[in-house]
Amino acid sequence: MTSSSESGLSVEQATHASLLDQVESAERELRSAAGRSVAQDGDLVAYFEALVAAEQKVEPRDWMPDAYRRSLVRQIAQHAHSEIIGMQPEANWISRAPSLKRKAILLAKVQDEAGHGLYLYAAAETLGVSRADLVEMLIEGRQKYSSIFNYPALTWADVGAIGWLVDGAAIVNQVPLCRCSYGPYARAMIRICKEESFHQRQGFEILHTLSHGTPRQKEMAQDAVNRWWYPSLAMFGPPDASSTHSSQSMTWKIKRFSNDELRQRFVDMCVQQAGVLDLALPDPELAWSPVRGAYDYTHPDYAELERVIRGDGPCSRQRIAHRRRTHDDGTWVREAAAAHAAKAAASRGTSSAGASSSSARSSSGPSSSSGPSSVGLSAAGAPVVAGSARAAGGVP
Ligand code: FAQ
Repeated sequence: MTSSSESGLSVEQATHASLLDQVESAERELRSAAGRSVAQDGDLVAYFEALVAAEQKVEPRDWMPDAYRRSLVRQIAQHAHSEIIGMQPEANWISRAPSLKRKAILLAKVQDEAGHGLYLYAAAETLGVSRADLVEMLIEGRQKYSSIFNYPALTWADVGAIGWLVDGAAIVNQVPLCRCSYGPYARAMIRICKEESFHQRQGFEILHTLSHGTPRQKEMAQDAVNRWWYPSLAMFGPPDASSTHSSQSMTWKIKRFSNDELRQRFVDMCVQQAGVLDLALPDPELAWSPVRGAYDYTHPDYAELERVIRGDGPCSRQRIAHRRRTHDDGTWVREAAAAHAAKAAASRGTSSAGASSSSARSSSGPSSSSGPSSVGLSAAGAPVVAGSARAAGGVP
């Protein structure tokens, strides 16, 4: 990694630039993968495997193994739910942000998370599931979301720590997903990562301001980092030896790196950034290992991670209860959006686009009863989300 003295940039700027470089290179790869070089000779399995091996993207119209489809739905849905539930800890501070400027920035950030949830639900819909069903599974506790959002945001400094550490961990995990073998997920991830990197900067900037403020402010920043450090390390999932999906996901090029590889990258990045922040990471074992070329560190408590995943985190019940309440409160919005869509379709002389779960069917999508919408790539390379997810007017 570039050191601040070599580059003239702060460590934070240098890291940020390198993550964005990786996103841009994934975006270039996506464009070049658009023209297919792999020939289709009628053997569906062989064609799928050849596409993956050749770093080309599997698209909704392509045949894919059921297990690949199921694994993508599992991961993308969990990811979408995380973005939506992830709005809650920070939204808690919108009304108490310390200035108008901070409030405007936080509002925009929380809205971005809603947008990420929508791109991801739309990407999942291309696999033949409906957003309405996925949301139902979330609020009934049948589908997971990231453990991290079950911890409370107790002070304003927590908003900084969430931005720096939680968005930081999210981006380290998600930049490789820009190169996922499934096209709609990869395209959604490009846009999400660009926004996430900005979120990380705003968190870093809040902490930097506090850590260079009064002694009380610095103490508050340090306390927030102390509380968010290990839960952030746990976001990367169980250790490799007990990760059930990693090996198959890496063979399919859904995941590109193991949980422990990404956790290590995150630790190495944070050690340098903590120096710029003048804050300590709460791990006495943290030490550079010249042999490994990486920092030794203490792993998070994986038994705690398991408990939180099972729904026993400090705020688990509160998060789901809030989500259920806002989903119910949003019924009228979804109904109004569906009625509006039906009216617009009728005035265009076409049949009704229908309610949130019956969006326009993608001609290239898999046949299913749920009507997949599509995430395409606009001329600018940004995902264009069509169909129910955008029209459904979900209120997080
Ligand atoms: N929390 O075999 P593995 C964000 C589950 S977005 C809960 O290792 P895999 C943005 C896992 O699902 C944060 N569950 O699984 C933001 C599996 O359960 P299953 C979310 C976890 O899929 C910032 C089981 O344990 N990011 O932060 C966790 O290979 C600020 C076995 O695990 C993503 O979802 C956990 N931490 O690897 C928003 C990224 N870890 O399905 C607002 C996409 C594991 O068998 C504010 N997802 N599990 O029942 C991924 O990269 C992967 O799915 C992993 C897990 C790495 C999360």
